[in-house]
Amino acid sequence: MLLDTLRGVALSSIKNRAIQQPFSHVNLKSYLVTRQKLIDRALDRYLPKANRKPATLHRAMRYSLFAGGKRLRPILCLAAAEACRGRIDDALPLACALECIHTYSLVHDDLPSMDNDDFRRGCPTCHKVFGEGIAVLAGDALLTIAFEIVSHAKPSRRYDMSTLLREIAVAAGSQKLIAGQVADLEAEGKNVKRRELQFIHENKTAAILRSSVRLGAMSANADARKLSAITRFGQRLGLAFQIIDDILDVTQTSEILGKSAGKDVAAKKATYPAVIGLEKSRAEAKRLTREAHNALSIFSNRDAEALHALANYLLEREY
Ligand code: GRG
Repeated sequence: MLLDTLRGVALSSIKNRAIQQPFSHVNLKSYLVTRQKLIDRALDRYLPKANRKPATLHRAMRYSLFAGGKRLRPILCLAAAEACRGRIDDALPLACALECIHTYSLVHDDLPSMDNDDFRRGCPTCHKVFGEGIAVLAGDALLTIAFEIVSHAKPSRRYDMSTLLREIAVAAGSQKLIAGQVADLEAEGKNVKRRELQFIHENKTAAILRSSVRLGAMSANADARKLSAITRFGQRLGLAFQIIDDILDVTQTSEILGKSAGKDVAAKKATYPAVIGLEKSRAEAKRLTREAHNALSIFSNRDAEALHALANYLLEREY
């Protein structure tokens, strides 16, 4: 698949230069691939088979889910669980639920009534292949199945099932992910101030990334101090991630991105490069990534080495 090739291209450019962690170039690449496979196998088990009635719907859900996403949210969830000395298996259902929510948001975001995109994860978008009606329903079903998957998680001593459900529901809900999407739609073509831009990015993107690491920490029964450090890490990393995404939209090709490049400018979207310029955007992403690293200071380098390496990778990524 195209994105697998692209993943190779992007990973080959990883420069682990920013931080004190011992993850080598090769190690990070194999870590990501191993984790992607683990997550894909679990997702495959959780999703209804493609021939299960209504087969069109299940094919559409699987089409978008397995189209080649980077699996960053579930990988971050598992890495946060490791940092808090938890078990990967305990975090895995939460990691899979996060990927389902993320994929639903992409399917709906690509619809003609939203961003109207033809291309996602290196493939034609869900509505291009299955039609708009089925794409809406596939997104709905991916969102819904996320909660079914959470129900397979084993609550820890400090975090019961209702806490886990609330965490993911709030992050995906009308005051976070959807609030960000609404503000993003309403900002199109307007002269947006930096404060409003930060609101959009913190909600549209950072909220789910922040919850990804929080849920990993919760699965590991993290104490309040660790959860708070992980939360700060996730918030800084999430905002840096979207700033990089904004930068890539204006600096990369569609082929590398696996989605249409240059759409933000064409749609007059509120982005960091548009509001503060490209160089200041790069500096801001670096500053936030530094803060993300600093937030992990209470963890040993060994426990948090994957989180440190992932923060560097996200800053340096090319798609
Ligand atoms: C429809 C409620 C609703 C929300 C949509 C996800 C989203 C909000 C909009 C998509 C466009 C966009 C810029 C989203 C910000 C988050 C983002 C950068 C998504 C892409 O994430 P990656 O790079 O994608 O992790 P893959 O495909 O690798 O999973």
